[in-house]
Amino acid sequence: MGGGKFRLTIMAENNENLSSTERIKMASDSLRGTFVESLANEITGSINEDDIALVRFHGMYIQDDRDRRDERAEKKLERLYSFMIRLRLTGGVISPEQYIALHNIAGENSTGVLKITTRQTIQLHGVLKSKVKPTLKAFNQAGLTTIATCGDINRNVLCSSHPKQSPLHAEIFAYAKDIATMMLPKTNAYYEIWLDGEKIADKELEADPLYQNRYMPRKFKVGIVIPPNNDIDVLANDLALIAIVDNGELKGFNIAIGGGMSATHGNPDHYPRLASVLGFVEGKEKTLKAVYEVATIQRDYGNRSDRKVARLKYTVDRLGLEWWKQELERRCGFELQEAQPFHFESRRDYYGWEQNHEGLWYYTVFVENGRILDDENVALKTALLQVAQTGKANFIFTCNQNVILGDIQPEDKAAIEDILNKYRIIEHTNNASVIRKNAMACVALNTCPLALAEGQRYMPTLLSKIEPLLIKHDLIMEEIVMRMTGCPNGCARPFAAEIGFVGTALGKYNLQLGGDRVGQRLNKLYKESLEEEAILTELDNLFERFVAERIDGETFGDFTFRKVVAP
Ligand code: SRM
Ligand code: SF4
Repeated sequence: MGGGKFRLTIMAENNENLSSTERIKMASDSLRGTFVESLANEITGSINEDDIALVRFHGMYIQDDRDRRDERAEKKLERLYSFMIRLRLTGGVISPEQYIALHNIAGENSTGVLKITTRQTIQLHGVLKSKVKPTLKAFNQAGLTTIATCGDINRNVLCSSHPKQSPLHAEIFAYAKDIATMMLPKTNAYYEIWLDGEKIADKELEADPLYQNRYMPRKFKVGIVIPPNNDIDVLANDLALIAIVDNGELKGFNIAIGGGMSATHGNPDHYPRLASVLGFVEGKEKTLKAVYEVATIQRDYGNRSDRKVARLKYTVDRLGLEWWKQELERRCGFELQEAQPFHFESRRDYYGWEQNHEGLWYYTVFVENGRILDDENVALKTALLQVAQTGKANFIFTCNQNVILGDIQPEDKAAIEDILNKYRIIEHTNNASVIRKNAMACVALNTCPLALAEGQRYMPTLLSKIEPLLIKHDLIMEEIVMRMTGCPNGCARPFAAEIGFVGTALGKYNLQLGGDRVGQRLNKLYKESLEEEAILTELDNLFERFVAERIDGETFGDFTFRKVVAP
């Protein structure tokens, strides 16, 4: 496939039947919308309808407390609206000063919980409309921003944690930063609306050759990984860069396209997909050019009438990998080389203390489902604040929803360790079971409007019932990757787990089995809409079979793929 005729047909088709979001974007005056009016309206805690779509480009979602919907409806009150605000943190890195600012801003303006997301950043929930501008201004003062963390645009760029693990990690972290900067929107709207910046009169100054006036057809996600640890689940991204290393030197990247997790229950036209490798590229200039042009192809060819099939994965399957390769080479002006072999061994975070090649120390803290708070088990929020107050550790958030305290000088390690011991963080991290430390759940209820079932509020309880089964079958040290989401959008990447739970209704989950341990094979639907008792019975039986029938060294995911869900 290829050639201009085909291109023209697709463009024309897309322009005829644009989705309402496309029209909102085009009419938005470079994402300015009617925010001034929306913010001034004190009658509602929400914002104008079109602004609900546009506010995402500024890093926010309007939500309401779903636990309180009935109570508010009975009292004839509108829903309890608030904003979820997501930071832009390339590779997940912030300084101790920024962490302190974040802690304080969360305490003053949100629920107070700092939520580490599955894309290496932080979200705050429950920010009332009147607090949005103060929050963004305070972030700005701390050198933090929320720009373009949501919406039809390039999201937070992921990169193997942590950036100083080796010289190579530092090198790819620099790539991630360059990609993030290259793909920022050019509009000044964020500064004008939220930071009271001056309005730019000269429109040419904000001309945006990449996003133009319609931005991407849908969200666009980029990740960079250094094998053998696929800790960022790189193949779940629209665009994945896999570092190819020879003798400790970065040779270049395999470029893979078309990853994405989302599905719709009962609709085979919406499906999760892992990115497919297109070819190999070397050198920074060529790599950045290739990333940019993958985005322009998706911008030009992605479906703009049906948002359900607008992600790059569908554009890849519609037009074919060979077509994509040719079009990319045409736009880049150079050919991709043959893809290089690579090998993943795990997707885990390395908990506890580690020292890097420069002698600096790192401590990876287990944060259950990424929720930094003080609860009856552990005073994590207080402990992390105290670590930050020493000024002696940077904070690096991981895609497994944990935090690494990093870049600690040898002479400062004891002071950090004292704090971690004082608040029993080391004990908390060491005592968590292997399966719990590998598990992830999405936010889901009570804030996510799309949740059909619980996610992070239920996963810990379910795990407490699964752990005794693992002990019973002598599998408690087994590194099984288990993930849960409250709906099939897949925010905790459950379709790339060895055991995936995908919510179908309150208290009910599809059980997905057969994904591999390293994120290179998706799982399959095993049983639909199971309640807790049935989940536990199924797992009990599966664990028993696993012990009896596994081949030497076989992982649980490989076993269930081979014996339970394989075609
Ligand atoms: Fe997600 C929508 C939370 C990572 C696929 N996601 C949402 C929203 C914003 C619901 C909404 O649209 O109103 C959720 C807000 C919940 C809340 O109350 O905070 C939400 N997604 C999250 C987070 C916070 C989950 C978490 O517990 O960590 C993650 C934030 C990441 C970040 O920092 O940017 C998060 N979301 C993901 C991932 C994982 C990833 O990127 O590696 C995916 C699957 C990969 C992918 O993109 O395919 C993901 N989220 C979605 C989708 C499905 C997109 C699609 O292709 O159809 C939606 C729904 C949508 O966009 O229409 C969605
Ligand atoms: Fe919400 Fe579904 Fe994402 Fe969970 S997977 S946060 S329920 S959209």
